Amino acid sequence: MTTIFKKIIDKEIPAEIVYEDDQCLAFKDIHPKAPVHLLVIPKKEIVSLAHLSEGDGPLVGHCLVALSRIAAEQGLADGYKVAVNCGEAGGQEVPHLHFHLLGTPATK
Ligand code: DGP
Repeated sequence: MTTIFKKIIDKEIPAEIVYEDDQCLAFKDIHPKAPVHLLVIPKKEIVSLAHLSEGDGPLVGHCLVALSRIAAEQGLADGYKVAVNCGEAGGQEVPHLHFHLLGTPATK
């Protein structure tokens, strides 16, 4: 199944991309719940946390290191929230693993 996030990765539909490398992508959530609300996703199509394989560890780590750097670039010096919804009962709407990054830029 081709998800909306795969279409964003492939640039078939637009998104406000703030970071991209060979393994991951970060873009603004279309329904922001905080002044900064980004989604950090692996380019590899992984449905959810529940679908991770042992070999996906480095990729997930790469995504989180990228998220940490993006958070700093976005001015979230006072801290931020990272959330992952997993599966229908976990509130996951898009079946492509994604890390929500939510926060408010520090004022000084
Ligand atoms: P979740 O419930 O964890 O699956 O969150 C999915 C998020 O994806 C939700 O906050 C809204 C966002 N989203 C859904 N469709 C699009 C889209 O087409 N573009 C962007 N930028 N975000 C989307």
